[in-house]
Amino acid sequence: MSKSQASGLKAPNPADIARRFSEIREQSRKLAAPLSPEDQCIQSMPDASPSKWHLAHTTWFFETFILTAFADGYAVFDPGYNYLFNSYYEQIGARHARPERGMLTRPPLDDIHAFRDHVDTAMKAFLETGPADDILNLIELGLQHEQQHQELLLTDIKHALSMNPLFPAYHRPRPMDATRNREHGWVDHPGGLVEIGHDGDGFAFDCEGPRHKVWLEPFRLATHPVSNGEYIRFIEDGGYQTAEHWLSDGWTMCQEQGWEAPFYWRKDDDGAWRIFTLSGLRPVDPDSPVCHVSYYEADAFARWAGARLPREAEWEAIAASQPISGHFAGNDIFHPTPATTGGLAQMFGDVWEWTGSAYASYPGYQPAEGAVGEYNGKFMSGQMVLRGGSCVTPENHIRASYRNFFHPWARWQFSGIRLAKDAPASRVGTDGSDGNDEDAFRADVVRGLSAVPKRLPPKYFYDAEGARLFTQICELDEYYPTRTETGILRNNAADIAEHLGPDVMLIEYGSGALDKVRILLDALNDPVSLCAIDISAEQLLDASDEVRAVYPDLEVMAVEADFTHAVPLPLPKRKPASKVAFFPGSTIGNFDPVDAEAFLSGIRETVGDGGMLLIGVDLKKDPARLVDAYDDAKGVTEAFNKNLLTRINRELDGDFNPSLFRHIARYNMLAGRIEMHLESCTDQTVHIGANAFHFAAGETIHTENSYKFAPAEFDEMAGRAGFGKVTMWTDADNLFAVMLLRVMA
Ligand code: AVI
Repeated sequence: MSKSQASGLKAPNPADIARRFSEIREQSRKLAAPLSPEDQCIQSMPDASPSKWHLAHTTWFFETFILTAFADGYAVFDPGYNYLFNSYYEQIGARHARPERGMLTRPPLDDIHAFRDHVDTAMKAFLETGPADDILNLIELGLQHEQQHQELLLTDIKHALSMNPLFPAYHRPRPMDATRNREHGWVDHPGGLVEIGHDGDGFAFDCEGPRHKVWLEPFRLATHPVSNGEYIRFIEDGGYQTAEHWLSDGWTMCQEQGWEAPFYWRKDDDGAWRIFTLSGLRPVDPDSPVCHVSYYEADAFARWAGARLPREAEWEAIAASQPISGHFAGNDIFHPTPATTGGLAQMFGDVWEWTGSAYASYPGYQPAEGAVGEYNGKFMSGQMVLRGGSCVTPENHIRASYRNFFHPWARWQFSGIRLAKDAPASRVGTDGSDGNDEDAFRADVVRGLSAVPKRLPPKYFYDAEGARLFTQICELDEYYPTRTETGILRNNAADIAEHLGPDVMLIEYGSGALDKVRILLDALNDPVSLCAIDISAEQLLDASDEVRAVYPDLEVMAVEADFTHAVPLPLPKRKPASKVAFFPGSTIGNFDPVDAEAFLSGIRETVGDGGMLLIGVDLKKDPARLVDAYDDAKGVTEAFNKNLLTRINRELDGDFNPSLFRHIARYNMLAGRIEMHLESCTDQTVHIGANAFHFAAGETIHTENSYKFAPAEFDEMAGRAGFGKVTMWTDADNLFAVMLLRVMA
């Protein structure tokens, strides 16, 4: 494995380090145990080191960077070892040539074991002296380094044994799980601004940080790695003979090296594919992930399949929500195994997944000072990133932010393929057709629960029970927006009417009970008409009738429609002086920014030249106050959120148990929005009709965003949609704003 060096993170716990030191050193010994001294000396190619060298080099790391540097009175085991077992640290001095590590028949294996014992004894004594945090961090780095070499030991000995025409086995593996899933699909990601990189909790190599923002376009990621069966179709379709699938360098390499199948594959006289594994030559299992392909082959396969490789930020954005479980070295199989489940699977373990991203520094990356700074940064050239770990990676060594890297031609690693595709935008809040249509509801729910992270469009909150609960929310002490906006409209009605002028046509989007617009109607000078648009026909017709009764001279036009899509509006009988769109409630905050801007542009088209928009906007404020507004003490918002699950059960034949989900409201400072989620309290599978959705404990369904704005931010967005601000009214505490905007000439 390529190796990367630790960032200075939270100090590890000394007792934990001492325990891990014993375990990891013992594990290296166990991994080498099935090998003879001859096996352990051989170097089968320049890239692969002898097992004996791995055992010595990892020991040299502790001797050099810990004991020699910090342990008083430490006696170096053999001064010559610094030359033999330094890998690539220029600052530590000259070293033996890498391609000649296999020439080291001396020191014999017994001496290397004595070296390990000497260093282990000294390290244990040193750990008892209570080393400082930065030294403990270095020891942790040494342990992580040794785990990387455990993987390399297996990877390299596989290559060495494969050179033997009798195909000797390294071990007898434990049996595999007999269950198999053969259904491969896609998970959708909506794209947008994500954060990737290590979040500072626990150990990470320095190249995994700093954590930073990345913009993603909507994409799809395959639920499973590419299987051998799928790869055989590529081979049989002439994949290795068709230049157009290949990158130029890859095609040259493929020709020069005569590639016809993944590394370690051979087609026997009976026409069957066999693969050399650490348990000898075995039939290629069509259901197992394809392994030992170079980046060039992975990329060619993806092109042939009409897809591409995922970028590393895409991979991480999805992996970050997944539990770190899978087939790792601890399974003692040391070979990728078939998937046992549907849905997103095998993100971790089995095979390292090539990404389409070059291994480069993240913004703000700084290598550590001193020789350990050479661990990582100096390899950021000409290599590609792989993610997720493999069947020879130690289980507790991997995380979502982990970046492995190899040259694009490397094939001896346990490297495989997961496909990705660009996807049309699939929006969180406003996609799909209108919420009355059962097929559209089912399609939106299935798509949302198949996505990673899982999500549901918030427009489905508002069935009869949801609308009732929302009315209750508006009356809660904690939920200030409704009462504050109403107060602003009441206190400023005359001024607003003056700005709007006489003879206006009002168009209210999401009109609901039509309460707020009546404050305007009372103050306006001879309004021409009110066009009320709402998705819920029943409430719309009742409320329109009430308004007609109170304002007999006003033409009231009710339009039942999902206003998030373009809606053709009826013409009023009397020609208005201007059209004014009214969009109260800060519902604009429930749109994603791109959709919000598109929606405002649509309003601009509707109201036309000289038209205006009067809009309620919830302002940025103390996050604690915001969270309270969406997580009230009486649990009404929780009931509102969970009602979505009850609605799915009733209308789509679902079996959600709402009590196994927890309501979460949190403020996402970076995005400037309140997010509502439903978090699964346990591992569970939920059925909706014929579809099954697995939830890991702690996994969430993202149900709503409610963006909050600084006035200038809103002005900017409205400006991009073609509106200029006329004026704005707020409350005494600056909680909420009613803004008046006019179409810019
Ligand atoms: C409708 N919309 C403006 C409400 C909001 O504040 O985002 C919906 C809501 N969700 C939870 N509480 C209220």
